[in-house]
Amino acid sequence: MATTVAEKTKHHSLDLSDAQVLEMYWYMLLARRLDERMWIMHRQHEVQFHISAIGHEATQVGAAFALKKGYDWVHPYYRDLALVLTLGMTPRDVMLGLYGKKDDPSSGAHQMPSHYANRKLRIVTGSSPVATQIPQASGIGFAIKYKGTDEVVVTCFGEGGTAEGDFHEALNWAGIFKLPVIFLCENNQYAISVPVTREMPVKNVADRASAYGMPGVIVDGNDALEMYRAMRDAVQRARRGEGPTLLEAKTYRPVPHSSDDDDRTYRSREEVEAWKKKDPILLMRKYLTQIGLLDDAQVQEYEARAKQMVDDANEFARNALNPPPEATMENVWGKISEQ
Ligand SMILES: Cc1ncc(C[n+]2csc(CCOP(=O)(O)OP(=O)(O)O)c2C)c(N)n1
Ligand SMILES: [Mg+2]
Repeated sequence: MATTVAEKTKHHSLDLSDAQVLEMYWYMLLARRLDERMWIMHRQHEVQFHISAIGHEATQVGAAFALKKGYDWVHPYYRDLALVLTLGMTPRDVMLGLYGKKDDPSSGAHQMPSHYANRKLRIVTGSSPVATQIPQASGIGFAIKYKGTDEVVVTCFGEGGTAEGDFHEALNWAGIFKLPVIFLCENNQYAISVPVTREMPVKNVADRASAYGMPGVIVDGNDALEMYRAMRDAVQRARRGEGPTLLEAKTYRPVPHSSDDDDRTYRSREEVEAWKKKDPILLMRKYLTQIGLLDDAQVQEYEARAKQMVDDANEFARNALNPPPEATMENVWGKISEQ
């Protein structure tokens, strides 16, 4: 049957090999299992805070696969666990940040957890006020254009972030100068307790792109292959010097906003359960099993491997050294004599 054949070859039609699509599944699964462990560690009072990527895995892994690791620049936000793992951060790196240990590669335990950064991987450090990373990404885009290379920069943010002035200034600037920036909005329908209908007066974030002279593309953010397709097209456009793109991945966060939120106060359980049926990992597993790339035994092998890596990272970080008290001021203040 024609439909079945087309389904079977979807990743091939995107020039992704069998090994690559399995790797996508792997990173989505690894992110999910690591994330679940971080929730558990919080509930066991081992760590102070967690903010989760659950539900966003397809958006982030699909996007990461369209980038050149360590060459393109990434300005993430706190929900980008699956993105940074796919780009090369390890579960140990992430757990060191969660526990606030001395060797946390993101900030040496100066920042809250989930503020991912890695100099070698060109993952740029960010701060906590929503949307501040977006104009910084436009700045990197301007630097790339100035240097004349074909690097691109991607920055991620929630739909709530698009209500901030920073978002509009950043897109305006990138649109005027045709900067090689991909603005990736992970629209999970809520900004903490505020639903999307109270965040903006238009239906889609992508609708806003035309005001800044760039394409706005809506993508099913729970479908890693569709996400890869959209991101690949936006990256190619940026590398060709044709300018920025605003991508809007429609997705959902089936868990509370953070470890310190109770989502039962602002949304129904029916709504959450309906979205769970579109869980990105279930959808990817279904695709892979239907086309014969994955069977039950392999699913179990992937699970065992993920558990082993998460256990290792958890123990490693728990036993790692805390920063000494005098490290509090490191990388915060320069010496007066140096200024
Ligand atoms: C300028 C600013 N205002 C408020 C906050 C508190 N805050 C942190 S995350 C968040 C919600 C952001 O929602 P969205 O951009 O949709 O991202 P999501 O968390 O849903 O992925 C808010 C209001 C903040 N960090 N910075
Ligand atoms: Mg949101």
